[in-house]
Amino acid sequence: MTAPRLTRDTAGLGAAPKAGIVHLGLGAFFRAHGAIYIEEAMALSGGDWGITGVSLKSPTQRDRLAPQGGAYTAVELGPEGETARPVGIVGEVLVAPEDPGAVLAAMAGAELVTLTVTEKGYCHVPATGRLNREHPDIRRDLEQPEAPASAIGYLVRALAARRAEGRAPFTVLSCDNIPENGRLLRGLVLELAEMVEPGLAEWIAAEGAFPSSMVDRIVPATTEDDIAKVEELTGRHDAAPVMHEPFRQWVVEESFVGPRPDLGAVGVELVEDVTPFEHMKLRCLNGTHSALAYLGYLAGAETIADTVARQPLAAYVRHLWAEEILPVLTAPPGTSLEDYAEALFARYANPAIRHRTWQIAMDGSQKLPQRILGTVAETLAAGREPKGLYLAIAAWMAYTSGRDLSGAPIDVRDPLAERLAACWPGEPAEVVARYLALEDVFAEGTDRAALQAGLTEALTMLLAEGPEGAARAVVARG
Ligand code: CS2
Repeated sequence: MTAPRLTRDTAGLGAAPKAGIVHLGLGAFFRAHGAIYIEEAMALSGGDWGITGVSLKSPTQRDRLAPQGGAYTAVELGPEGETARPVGIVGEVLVAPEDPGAVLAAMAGAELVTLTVTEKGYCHVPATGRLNREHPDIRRDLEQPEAPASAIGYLVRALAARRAEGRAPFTVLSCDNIPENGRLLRGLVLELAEMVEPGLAEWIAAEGAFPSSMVDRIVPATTEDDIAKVEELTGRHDAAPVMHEPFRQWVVEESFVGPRPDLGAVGVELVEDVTPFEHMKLRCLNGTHSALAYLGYLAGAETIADTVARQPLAAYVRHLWAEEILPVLTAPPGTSLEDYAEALFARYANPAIRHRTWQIAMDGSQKLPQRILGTVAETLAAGREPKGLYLAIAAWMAYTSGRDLSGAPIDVRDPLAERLAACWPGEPAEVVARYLALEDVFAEGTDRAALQAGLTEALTMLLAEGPEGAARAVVARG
């Protein structure tokens, strides 16, 4: 017998709540993180905080969620078992390229627009934080402002509509893994607004709010196996479940224009300054996630849990925290960095979370600056050499060659994939010099000679000794 489909009815969810939020980039992460906090906040304190989801590119999420009325199952994967719950906070899901007008109308009517569009969705130059005016989506935003392509283009157009109606702007809340994500987004929106409409940028700058936020929950991409498992667990067929770890954290800058969901009531930390939390999370978690993804993939490990199950790589990640990352980090108020790192190790080792190294390895050119290169620059400035992080960067270089160490092809996903592969072949010193010339990734200011020497040594060692051998050598040298 085939299981009945999950719908609002079969899940006992009732009608979708009235939408006060539009979310751009409705992927698994937001559905397993922000959406759940918001649903809990609404259940406790009320308000019209239903979510209209928007996919900026592909119809996949809509095609899966629409027949379910937006409902989906969230499965918490603890080391000792799993629990499933239906989530009903999402109602409609729109696909931007199909109907830009509907997306703009929904945004113009919202109190809050939240975003998870990933690093590359900001259409900026990661090394400078400025808008990439050559980006095809930004060009399209300028040529056809009524049918934008990028998240920035949608925000500018919808904010312009609010201004034309004489209303206050909606709050724009970034939930992406970028330091000072709100400030960055505000700057990009102002840059584009300046180009499209006189006076708009000044209005947004004076009236708008772009709180920064730090988001954290490990949510691997949903697989067909997960879908089968959820059916077994719940007795219903859900085409769009999300699988997540028990841990979650959301730290949000308290700066909103209008009302907001009662996030504080459900454990969201509302603070004046998110920066120390963002730095801690991006450098301790995402930085080592990327390091383990490249080394793990090259070592033949499919997931992060498989990677840290290998002793040399487990010792390596502990070395990164203790010797390189924590020494140049300031602990956020009330936090012990040592405890934070220890808890991270346990989260990585959770065997129920099948987070593929290949998934995390994606878009490294957009991720490395904020995850790893900041720590490298500060370690060098303190007169020390970050040899462990050099190895992580060398592993990224080897990975983005498009071949693993035995010559098998790698499916490299990165907006700069072609330019990265073109840095190869060559002697390690030549390859490193070509990578360092990529100004979108390696900002000016860091000691180039030190980077060139350190990365050449790390890449040479990686190619000669393999990922586990090289990791062992880094740890042994202290
Ligand atoms: C990961 C993140 O895919 C990646 O690059 O590092 O998605 C990570 O799992 C989350 O930021 C955890 O909060």
